[in-house]
Amino acid sequence: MTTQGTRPETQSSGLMFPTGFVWGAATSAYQIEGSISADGRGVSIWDTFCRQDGRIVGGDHAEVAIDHYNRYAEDVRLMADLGLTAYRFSVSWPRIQPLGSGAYNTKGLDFYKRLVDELLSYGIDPWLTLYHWDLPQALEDAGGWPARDTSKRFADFAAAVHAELGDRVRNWSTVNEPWCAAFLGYASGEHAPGRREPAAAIRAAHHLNLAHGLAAQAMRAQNADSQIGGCVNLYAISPATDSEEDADAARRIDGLQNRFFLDALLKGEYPEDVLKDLGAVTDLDFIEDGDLATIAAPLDMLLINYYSRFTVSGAPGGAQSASAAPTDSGSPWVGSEHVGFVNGGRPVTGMGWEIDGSGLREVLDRLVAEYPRLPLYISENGAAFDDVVAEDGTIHDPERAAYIDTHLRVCHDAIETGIPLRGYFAWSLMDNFEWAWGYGKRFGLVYVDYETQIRTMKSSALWYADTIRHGGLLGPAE
Ligand code: IFM
Repeated sequence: MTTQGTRPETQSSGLMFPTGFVWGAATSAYQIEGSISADGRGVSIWDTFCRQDGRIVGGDHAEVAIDHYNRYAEDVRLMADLGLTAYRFSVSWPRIQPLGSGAYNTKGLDFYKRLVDELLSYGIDPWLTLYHWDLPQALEDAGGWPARDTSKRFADFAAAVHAELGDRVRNWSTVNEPWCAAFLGYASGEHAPGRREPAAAIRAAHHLNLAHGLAAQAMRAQNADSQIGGCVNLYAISPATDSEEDADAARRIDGLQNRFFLDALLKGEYPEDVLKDLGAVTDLDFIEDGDLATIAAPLDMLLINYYSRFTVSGAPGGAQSASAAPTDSGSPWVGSEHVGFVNGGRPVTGMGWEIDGSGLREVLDRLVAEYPRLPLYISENGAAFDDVVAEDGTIHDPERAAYIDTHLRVCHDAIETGIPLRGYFAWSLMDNFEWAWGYGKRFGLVYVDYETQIRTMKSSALWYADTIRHGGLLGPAE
């Protein structure tokens, strides 16, 4: 590991965060661990998907990824150098339960025990996500998320992991970004398992919600002290014009992206208008009596992944592609495939995603106004940019620091006005495998040389470390 870099000139803006504010960074198992065949790990849907032609840009795969499985201790030291107070990571289901049902793999569980113990030895609070998209292939072979049984298998898995790690991990979240797992996995096919079956995607979305609720209940029954949350990716949505078509497009995309998950988790209901839109694609008889009460199991917190705003158009012919997928994919917007995604005229990140801190404020305001009050955490926020390694080995990425600074300012303002926002996790701690985009998109605060696996803090990491040390905003890195 090297921590060289350009330490930015900083000046306090006086925007201090409350004592106890959680300063974190996040990763996920499949994106960083590698070692996909080590120590009895089973096969995941992403292993299978990566082996299929044309699925991942450049034919990239995650067999080695950034070798975190072997380098976790070095990575935890990096976190300590950054001054993180918390680290959000996910566990790999097939590493712990190779077939997704039946026997557990002690060696897999032991890896996470070692990781957690290492974190705790530095005073870094582990935040564990149970599912960040790496479903055991055996469960996909049995039907995947469109099959109701997968929700039950997940609850069993959650209970087993919680029983083993609940003594040392306090903060738990269930399913990361169920929208992606359902609609990118089963409708557009951009993500594993790569199915393009819109009706199955709706079933998957419901069963991911059910899996969340069943898992939350199972963990709660084991230990009332655990803090349990759901994790949703929310967007601010604007109509492109004030036309009726665009208003309807905004309602539809907001319904599929935000309300289908928020209303289920926090109110125990699906939005009527969304059910009506989806009812045109399939009957909804897989939603059984009592499911929504299960899904709305009481939570201790809500984890929000926020990146951008969508500006949408419903005008015939006014639509641009509904997907910025890098590979040949369909539309994830089941029942609303006609909606177009329009350039809102804001600066964009290396993913082409518009940078809009005001969208985060809209999301937070909405949560407080329309849903039961819960402690909120920004569990992912960050940006990919085309990093350049200078001759002296440093990586100067002020645009990434500026992105985070913009969103942290919004967080600060939100807290000042009474929104119960308690923490922030930058995505991502380190460069890693960005799903269908492979390794071409770097989100890390820490640069990873994929040939040598050497980690180097970018200038944004040094800026974030200064911010954490200061307990507030110093101004973006130059
Ligand atoms: O890398 C992903 C992560 O796995 C889930 N949220 C969005 C990130 C950036 O695309």
